[in-house]
Amino acid sequence: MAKPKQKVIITCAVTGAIHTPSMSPYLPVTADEIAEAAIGAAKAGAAVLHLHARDPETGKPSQDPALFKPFLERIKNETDAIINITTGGSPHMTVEERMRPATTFKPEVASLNMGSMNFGLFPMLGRFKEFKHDWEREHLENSRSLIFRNTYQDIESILTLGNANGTRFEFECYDISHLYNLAHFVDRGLVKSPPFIQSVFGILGGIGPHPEDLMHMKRTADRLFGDEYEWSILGAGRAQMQLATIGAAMGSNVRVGLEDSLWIGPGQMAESNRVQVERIRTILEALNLEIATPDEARQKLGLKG
Ligand code: KMH
Ligand code: ZN
Repeated sequence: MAKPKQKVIITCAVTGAIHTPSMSPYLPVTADEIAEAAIGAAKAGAAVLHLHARDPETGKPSQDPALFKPFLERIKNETDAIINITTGGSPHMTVEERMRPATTFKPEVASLNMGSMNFGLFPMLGRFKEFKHDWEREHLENSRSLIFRNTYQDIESILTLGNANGTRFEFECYDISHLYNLAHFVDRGLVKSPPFIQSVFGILGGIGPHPEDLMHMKRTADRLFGDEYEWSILGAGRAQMQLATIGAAMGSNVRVGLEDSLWIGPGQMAESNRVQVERIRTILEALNLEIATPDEARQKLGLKG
């Protein structure tokens, strides 16, 4: 008998901790801006909202739970989307700091970064030259010399926290080795099946954004996890729509949003998260693929609801 048609889960990553306010006037920063951007993305078809917070005055990434609370409340009141809270925070933060909002709010999903790595943001200094706040230039400059730390102990602490709270994970895999790290934790029984793998392409320090890179990720994930994983694709910057499209045609879920790309076309800034969700939705529908509702995504990902 033919397998039932799988629906595609769209995740929208609304603001993140990579881009800075001077790079785009459309990057949500205040709680109201983050809430409105997230609600707009959910209305356009995003089943999962991946969320970071920012200091409302400077736009600097922050893991202060008090900054998450107001937008989480609004999003929960106005949508039934799945809340996914970052534990990645930013490479500038300690792991303890990064875990604070997921510890406080016990979301259905949290991100979990599957290995330590270089995280090169400094190439953006060539593209963006005017910064309103000192921290913005430092944030890019300092990425030459810092490590995005995700030791085995760090990963285990976050897994243990999630397992205690019924939080499941978006496993951020920026390279092939991160899939092997995930397989290690599956073998030890610390990760419930099916893991939701977010393959990240095009971050300097991780795997590149070539379609061959995507194929290699998929072949490796298929070999390590068989049918027992939910796959999603995240392409950084200009690779965003192209890789999401290739991945979706091969059966993946997709992630878009201003965390991952500020663009909607060559030289054209995305004026909202919503337009990126609408664009990928149009592409998916043209590929004859259906979009998962939040409840369908809950079922696919085995969430607590
Ligand atoms: N910024 C993305 C490349 C996290 O928040 O845990 C990965 C990310 C990390 O979303
Ligand atoms: Zn993130």
